[in-house]
Amino acid sequence: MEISLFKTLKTGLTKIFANQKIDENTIQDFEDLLLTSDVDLETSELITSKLSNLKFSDTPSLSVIQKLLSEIINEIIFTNSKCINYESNNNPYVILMVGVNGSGKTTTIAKLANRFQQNKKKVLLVAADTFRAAAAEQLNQWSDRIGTEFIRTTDGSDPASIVFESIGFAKNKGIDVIIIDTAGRLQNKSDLMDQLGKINRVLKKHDDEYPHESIISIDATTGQNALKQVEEFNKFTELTGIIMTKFDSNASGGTLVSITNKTKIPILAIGDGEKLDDIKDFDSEKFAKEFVEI
Ligand SMILES: Nc1nc2c(ncn2[C@@H]2O[C@H](COP(=O)(O)OP(=O)(O)OP(=O)(O)O)[C@@H](O)[C@H]2O)c(=O)[nH]1
Ligand SMILES: [Mg+2]
Repeated sequence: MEISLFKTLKTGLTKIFANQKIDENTIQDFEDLLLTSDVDLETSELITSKLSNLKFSDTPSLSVIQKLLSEIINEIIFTNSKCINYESNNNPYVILMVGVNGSGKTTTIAKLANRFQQNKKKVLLVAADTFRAAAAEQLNQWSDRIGTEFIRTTDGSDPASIVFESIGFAKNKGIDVIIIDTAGRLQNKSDLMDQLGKINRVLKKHDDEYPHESIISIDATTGQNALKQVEEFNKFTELTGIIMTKFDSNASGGTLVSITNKTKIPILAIGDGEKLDDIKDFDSEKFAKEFVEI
């Protein structure tokens, strides 16, 4: 990750703790700073109360404060820590990708598919977006580039039916990993969310264990609405993980801290660019340091 990440928070920290004092005022200023960095109120209060409970020397240096803060943040975001299992031998290992429009689903799928292929896994990409022909085309192009199998819906048909068929297709072709791309949908559009529930149920008809992963992609530059997205999608397909995208575009970082604290759903990876290898396994300790250290 770039060193310029989370600049607002770091600049603020330097100002607030410059006089090497931790009192009611600095704690209040710090809480305000967390809020402007997209950390929700409850999580901000949790972080500041943990900070106030620590014992300090009279004049703790900024670096000491930062170190303690990074430990506090790590404690919160470490929850259920896990990464994508690129070695999985489930044959097929079924991954469902969901999320709001433009959050980075298709690009992330391409990145994941690429990693699996590098691990000698045979991948099938399934375009279950029946609303936009261009969406299936985008996935098809990635598939050609990476060299995966690809199937799509005929326009206008039920996306759940191609998802159902994909399992038989994968078994016939000896596919190791199926990644299903779904249409972007706003979490408050109930008909579209119901459709997602149907895709999930259709998979379970094949095997209770499917999908092995239900991953939501979240644009890291989204503020507090990101939490709502995770909570709502989780009602229709039980999310096993979150991938945060666009960490290269001015993300404040606080969204990630809030989501992990409130939902306890693990962050699996971070997308930091539009190229195939712009995906990193999530490392909570590294993130926590980068969040507060200069
Ligand atoms: N800078 C940057 N851009 C990204 C990243 N991930 C995705 N994008 C860009 O964000 C835009 C939307 O990405 P898509 O992958 O098409 O998003 P989507 O969720 O599939 O979109 P819909 O299918 O329309 O819902 C594209 O221009 C991507 O190149 C990232 O990590 N960093
Ligand atoms: Mg897409």
